[in-house]
Amino acid sequence: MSNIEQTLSIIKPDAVERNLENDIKEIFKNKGFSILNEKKIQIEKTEAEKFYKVHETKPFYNDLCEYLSSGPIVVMILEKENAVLGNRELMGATNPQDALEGTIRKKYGISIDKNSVHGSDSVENAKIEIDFFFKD
Ligand code: IDP
Ligand code: MG
Repeated sequence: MSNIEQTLSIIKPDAVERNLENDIKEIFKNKGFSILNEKKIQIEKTEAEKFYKVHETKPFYNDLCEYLSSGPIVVMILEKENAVLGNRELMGATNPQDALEGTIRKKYGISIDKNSVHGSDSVENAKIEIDFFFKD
């Protein structure tokens, strides 16, 4: 049975800054993801705080929100069969040092905070995150 899903992907400031936007989009397309919508934006720190609210008690929360709002990002709606898990697998582990060969974070990630991409972690959160950036 087919299970087409949508998920939210973000190309984070470290990757946009290194002009990796097109390379990363090509990786998604080559893996069969369709990019349904995309925009390059820079968000305010207060928006980053809302986006990452789930992490508000973590010691890295402030730095994380500073970082996500520090430069342009590319937010994209990706669609594919089982897109949420497929994107998480393609991204690789949060810490690029732990990411498997062939993943985006292994290839481009610099450190646990500058790990080049974000991806929704569940179908439910994907809907919330897509609405966050694309509902107007
Ligand atoms: P994820 O991006 O793989 O879903 P999360 O645990 O949701 O990882 O964390 C969100 C983001 O917060 C990560 O992508 C990473 O940039 C940052 N982060 C997570 N854990 C740490 C940490 O221990 N130190 C610094 N930054 C972290
Ligand atoms: Mg996460």
